Amino acid sequence: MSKWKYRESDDYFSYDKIRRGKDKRKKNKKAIDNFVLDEDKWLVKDNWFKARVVEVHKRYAFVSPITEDGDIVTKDVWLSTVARKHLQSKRLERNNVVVGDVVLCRPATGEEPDVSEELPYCVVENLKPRFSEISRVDPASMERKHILASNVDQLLIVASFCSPLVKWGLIDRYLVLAEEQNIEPIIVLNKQDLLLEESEKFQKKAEEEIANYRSLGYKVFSISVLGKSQDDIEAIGESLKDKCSILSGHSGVGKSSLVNLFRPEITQEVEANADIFYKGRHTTTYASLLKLGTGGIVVDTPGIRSFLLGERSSIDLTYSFREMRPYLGKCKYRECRHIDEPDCAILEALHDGKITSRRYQSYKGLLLGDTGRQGRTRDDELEE
Ligand SMILES: Nc1nc2c(ncn2[C@@H]2O[C@H](COP(=O)(O)OP(=O)(O)O)[C@@H](O)[C@H]2O)c(=O)[nH]1
Ligand SMILES: [Mg+2]
Ligand SMILES: [Zn+2]
Repeated sequence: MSKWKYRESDDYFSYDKIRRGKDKRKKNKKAIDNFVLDEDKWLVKDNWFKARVVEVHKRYAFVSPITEDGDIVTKDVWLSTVARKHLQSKRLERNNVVVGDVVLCRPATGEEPDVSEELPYCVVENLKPRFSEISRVDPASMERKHILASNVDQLLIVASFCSPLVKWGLIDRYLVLAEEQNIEPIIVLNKQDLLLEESEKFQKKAEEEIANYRSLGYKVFSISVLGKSQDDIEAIGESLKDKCSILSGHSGVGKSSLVNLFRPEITQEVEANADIFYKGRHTTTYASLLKLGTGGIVVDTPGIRSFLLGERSSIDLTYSFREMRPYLGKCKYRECRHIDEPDCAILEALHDGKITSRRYQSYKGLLLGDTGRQGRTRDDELEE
């Protein structure tokens, strides 16, 4: 039997039209355009409901209903797939829905394939436009972007002083993202207990970096999740309240351990042995959205070894490096890249010590597109 069954009552699917293929394409295009729709334009029918995407897998996503007062119970999970008519999307993204998305769902009618017997099943009909996106270049396809999460107000950049070693350049890349998306970034440096075993030189360098970020106005917390009872951990809990925050950083730095301190509805799996990181294995596989007992919502993400930002113009990048902002437009050439041009205000500031050479290297790497490419190994696919 052909895919498109002739139905007398349904003129749209009449055999002739389908053979010509014209109207089919038209219909699909319209459907795609209507997928992302403001909430006030949603056509909500009887038992349809608003939900938030809490976890995304290859062929399906988990969603949790949003109550009238805007609350969400992340323990109440539905299995969902995006309505078939929307799946032809040619948008340059990896997934149709991502963690954090607000969607309109209808309970499945039974026509859809039966995927799970344990969970209720629904179909995603509409997606609310996202107000923020945390994305990187998709390691599997450089033209695509991989959106890790959406609709977050805060970015917790988590790193550990050692095992794995802190990568200041990675922190800078996350900061650029936060600046561009207008999301509040918070830098959390974990495993302070291990820092004490490091050389004095190493400790001094870490102190300098932290002082520099603070002087730029960024919030930086230095903690040890294992040590607990610290003011900084309490302060982090405070800043998570009433917000949706995404935790990002390498695997093994202690993201899930940190989340577990704030009584999440579902306890996060913590890697038993930190050394697993070096063997290229990982346990947290998917980003998941969780409500915290202490207040707020977080998206815990799996370890991502490569975090590539796409190409950016020197003007955009200069703006994203806070210490460079005051010099915008002060170079001799308007199109100055601040690399080797004469009379460059940024190079002058660098020379005068107003911009650290470490941060400048991050800028240069991002502009010339070489930062983050090192270390792009097969593990990227393992850790996607
Ligand atoms: N020494 C030390 N180890 C920690 C600390 N916090 C977490 N760990 C360990 O680091 C490993 C990775 O933690 P996990 O929370 O799974 O990291 P994630 O991959 O970022 O979610 C686990 O073995 C934790 O016990 C800390 O403050 N100090
Ligand atoms: Mg984890
Ligand atoms: Zn310049």
